[in-house]
Amino acid sequence: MTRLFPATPEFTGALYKPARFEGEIYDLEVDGTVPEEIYGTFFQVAPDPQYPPMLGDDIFFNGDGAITAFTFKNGHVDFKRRYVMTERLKAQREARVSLYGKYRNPYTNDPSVRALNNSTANTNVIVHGGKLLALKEDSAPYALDPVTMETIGLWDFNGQLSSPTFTAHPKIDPANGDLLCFGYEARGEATPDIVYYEIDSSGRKKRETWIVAPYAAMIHDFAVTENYVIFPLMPLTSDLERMKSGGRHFQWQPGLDQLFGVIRRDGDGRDVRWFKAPNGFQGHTLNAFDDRGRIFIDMPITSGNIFYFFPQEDGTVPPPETLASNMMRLTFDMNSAGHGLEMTPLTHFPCEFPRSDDRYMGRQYSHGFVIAMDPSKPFNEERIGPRPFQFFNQLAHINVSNGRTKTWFADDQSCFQEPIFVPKGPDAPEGVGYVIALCNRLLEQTTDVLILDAQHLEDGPIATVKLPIRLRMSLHGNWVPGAVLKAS
Ligand code: V55
Ligand code: FE
Repeated sequence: MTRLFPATPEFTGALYKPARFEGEIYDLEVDGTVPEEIYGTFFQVAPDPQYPPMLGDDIFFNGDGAITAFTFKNGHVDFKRRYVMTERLKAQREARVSLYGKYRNPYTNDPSVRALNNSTANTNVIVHGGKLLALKEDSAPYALDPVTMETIGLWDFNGQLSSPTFTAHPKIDPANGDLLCFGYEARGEATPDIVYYEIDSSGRKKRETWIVAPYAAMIHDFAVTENYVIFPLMPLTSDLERMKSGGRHFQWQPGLDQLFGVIRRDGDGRDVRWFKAPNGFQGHTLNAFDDRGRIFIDMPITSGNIFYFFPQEDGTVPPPETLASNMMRLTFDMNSAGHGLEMTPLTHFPCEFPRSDDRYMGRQYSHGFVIAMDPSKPFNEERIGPRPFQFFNQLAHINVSNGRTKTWFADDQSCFQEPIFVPKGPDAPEGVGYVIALCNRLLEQTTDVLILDAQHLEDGPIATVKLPIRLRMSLHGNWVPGAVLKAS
């Protein structure tokens, strides 16, 4: 008999109660008109635990990956949702119970699954080389068929992957479609080694560069420009002895700086330089570029630890209301010998899940899209309860060239998930197209897909695609043009 999920904030409420279903809905209801030029599939993935946690509680990041696909064609939208059939999920379905302990601590797993891959495949999904890849940064990707969403299995790029790990935030080089990617803890659990790869669209590894960080710590997202690769080393360190004694994989270190390891793309790694900024939390990369020896990276930075589930050694985390958070522009001067960097705010509001027009990845650009939080806007706490973790009540467009921002607030009972940008056509100017984002209706307990004109977010959606069900909070996703799926 399957037990109940715990009555904790991680497993309850309209955003975090596990959804756990797989299925299809043909032709979703639409309020408004879905532009016919939107042709392709929006894939995104959520951690969504199949079973209540073996140890009684668990963190959001440890749920089994469930992929949702919204396929757009001729103004119609079809829905499909499938779990990634990981080794881990298959073992648990077989046993009809959770066999897994703490997040990324295999020493806490049931002995029957110690030899299996630990990936939940729950953080990001991309299409590369005709395969749908479900990513978790502690493992090689899982490959799925992009049309049927059947899991094929772990994918090590035909034996070319030298590390047991692979980032959940690879980039696609807009010049040639190469996959720009890395692994950290790349020689095993809690090792300080980092490997950078470039893999072309036929699956051939073109580049592999190894460096060693000053210590083992989380590198969640990264940045690649025309000439450089930048690894943000977060003050969230790993320790093998702590893991062996049943502790957490990551621990926040309030005494450590933020570090940024910078290498040349065409170098051998021996040129690595570590730049420093005061202790803080490095969020996801919006975009980055270099210009005459200066590197610019735009990313949200928070003044302290926002991962309350990875506390510091004494078990504490700073109260969230004491933390400041903005989208920042970081400038690194490769022409100087220094290790400092400049940080300038691009927004006066907290935001996350930043996305840009992927055709400008690593290039000079202007347009960023994020979900943002304005605490002054109303929220129906009376009927919904306190705002959950990762609550964002606005969509925002940030023009990083002129500093102008535009926002759209839905109402006092809705919150947004990561937006994606879909160009109006292959030759549309940068940022001209659509923003597509999930919106959770916390009172109705449903989820909508909103489509907005990217240049006029403040006008609200031009179409609302209605799901008759609720999707759990998810993480990342990507747009795959119909022509790419047809060819695969
Ligand atoms: C993140 C999420 C993860 C993870 C490590 O958002 C970092 C950051 C969903 O899993 O394993
Ligand atoms: Fe992420």
